[in-house]
Amino acid sequence: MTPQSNTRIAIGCRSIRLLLLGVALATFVISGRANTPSSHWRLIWHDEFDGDSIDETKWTTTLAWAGDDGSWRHHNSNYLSYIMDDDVVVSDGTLKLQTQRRDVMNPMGRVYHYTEGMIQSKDKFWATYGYYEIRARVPVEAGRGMWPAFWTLSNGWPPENDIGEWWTSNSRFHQGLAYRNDSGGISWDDYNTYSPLPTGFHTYGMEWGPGYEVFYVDDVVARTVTGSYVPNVPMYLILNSGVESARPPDASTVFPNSFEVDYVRVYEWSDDPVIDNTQLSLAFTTGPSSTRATIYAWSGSGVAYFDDFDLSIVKQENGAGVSRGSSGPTASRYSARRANLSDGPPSY
Ligand SMILES: [Ca+2]
Repeated sequence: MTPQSNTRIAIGCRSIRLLLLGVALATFVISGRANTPSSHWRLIWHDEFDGDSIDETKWTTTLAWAGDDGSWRHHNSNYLSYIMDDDVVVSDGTLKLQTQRRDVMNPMGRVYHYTEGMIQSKDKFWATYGYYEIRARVPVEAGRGMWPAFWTLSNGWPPENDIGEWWTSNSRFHQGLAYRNDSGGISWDDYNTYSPLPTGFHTYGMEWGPGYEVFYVDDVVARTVTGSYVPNVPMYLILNSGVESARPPDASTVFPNSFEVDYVRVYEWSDDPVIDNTQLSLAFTTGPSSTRATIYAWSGSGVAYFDDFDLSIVKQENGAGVSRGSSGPTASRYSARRANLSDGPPSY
């Protein structure tokens, strides 16, 4: 979110009025949370990882199935890593799903030489459809062997949605879904890229509705899937770090390292624009002299310009989330939707 001026306040009728009284002319700018999709997407579940430990009302730190060794801590032979609770670290506003090079033993006596962190929401949060997003950093700098992922599963497999999956050994990035095809086998509708993986934090999202999914990287559409095989069942969320067996770490791989996640957010589509004043902020570039303004409905990110106050709304675009109160201003220009995010299922 970029402040439009050095005057910036949380929205609220009283504070708006006070501010309006003191400012000079009629153009000001409202910015919603930059990371909120359009006003029709309602935030229904999220974790900002603001505490100092994982929230166990939302997450479990083992697999949701027994795994190939029965320990609930080892996915399958594609992984070298064993899931450990102490590789799930929450600090300084982010989740760190660590991987480490260390020997651990499962209850049956099998030794693993690497460990990973995992969280999953089975029996704690399920959803069908919606918009799912993380902001995350992949441990590219660690070198070979890392395999972090953000994905969803239902009971059994498939279906599987991969909102982001990275392999550091061959710089592979994957988004897409797995489904059961008409002959009873597994098919994928997905894509992979093999180019240098991104450093630093980026957002990875999936918009999921009846018969379609749209995958995003940094708010840009990377892949649109349509078909009767798009999942229509409740699914839970999984995030994990991990060490792959096919292209394992080498002596130069840096341990410990972390798949770092700033937040996980899930939105559901609402036919009514969301009214959530707590997400608002208001910034003035220049302001009116004395007109009262009450803005009570807004969600989404973008800009609203008010340059007259005749209590009519001149223009709204894309089902805008700005309305006026009984003493409200005119939105004479409004542009709010986040680029590229669709305005909902009907357009597919
Ligand atoms: Ca955070």
